[in-house]
Amino acid sequence: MAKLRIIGAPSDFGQGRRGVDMGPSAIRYAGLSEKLARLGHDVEDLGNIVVPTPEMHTVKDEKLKYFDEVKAVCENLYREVSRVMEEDAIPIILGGDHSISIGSMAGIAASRRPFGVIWFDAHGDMNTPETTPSGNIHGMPLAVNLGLGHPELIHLGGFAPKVKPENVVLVGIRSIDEDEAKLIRQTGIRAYTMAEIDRMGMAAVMEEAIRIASNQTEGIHLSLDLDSLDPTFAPGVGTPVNGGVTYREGHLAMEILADSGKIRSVDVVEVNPILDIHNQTGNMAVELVESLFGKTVM
Ligand code: 4U7
Ligand code: MN
Ligand code: MN
Ligand code: MN
Repeated sequence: MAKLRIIGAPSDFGQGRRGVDMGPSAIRYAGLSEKLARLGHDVEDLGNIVVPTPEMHTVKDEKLKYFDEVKAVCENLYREVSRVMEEDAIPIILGGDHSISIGSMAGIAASRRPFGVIWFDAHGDMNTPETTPSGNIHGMPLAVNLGLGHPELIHLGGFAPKVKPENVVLVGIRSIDEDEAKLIRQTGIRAYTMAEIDRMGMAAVMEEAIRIASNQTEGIHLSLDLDSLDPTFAPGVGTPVNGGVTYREGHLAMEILADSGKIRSVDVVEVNPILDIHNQTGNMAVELVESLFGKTVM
């Protein structure tokens, strides 16, 4: 039995599109806490952090859209998540767009205990203000957590970097920008493309990913962007890309992570109910988290 604490971060400042701010509601509506409790866990929903309304704000820097707002949201989330970590509980952070991972990972890293990261995503999220084609901060959080990007984001929580490149793994990538690819190569993080998943199989990819992320660390953070899945199974995302992780591959990955016993924290991000079909993506998110916390056939 694990102590699971749910925190909503209903922010869409990192993305150009309204709707991801409703992600936490959609995921809760799909029955997240009830279903985790049914698996025997001690579950508590801590509610949402306070997030300002985008209509009251304007873009100031085209290369770092809504910088002040993203920073304020992430500072809030950092404090919440570090409190949960101090209680030796597992935070499950519901986005919101992926920029919130800057706050969640600062909170996880606050204890200064080394951890690894498995970043499940169609994208690399390794852009910086210099390389970004969009200016959207949700395309930058992994870079920030590795110490690349705007200094005020990098140093959130008062220290940097949050994680070492040798413990970072990307899984499911199939849409990477040109200069972003250079950064991925320079940092030396392990990036499993969809082509590699096809050839090696998801099981082998996950065994390797877990080995890398847990090498000389005390646990693994899973950052789960729902656009890692094929849009057939997760249509409600702002930046869908064809050729993604299938329904069973997604579950298999979560089941292997569950068996590893190494998961210490989770982000579930980019669910956009406005673009969804009858909450398919919210339901998929909940199903995957159930597998991650031990749901099996019998
Ligand atoms: B997500 C993009 F240009 N790379 O930087 C960018 F293609 O958190 C997309 O993974 C980023 O959903 C997607 O804007 C960020 C774009
Ligand atoms: Mn992402
Ligand atoms: Mn993505
Ligand atoms: Mn997206």
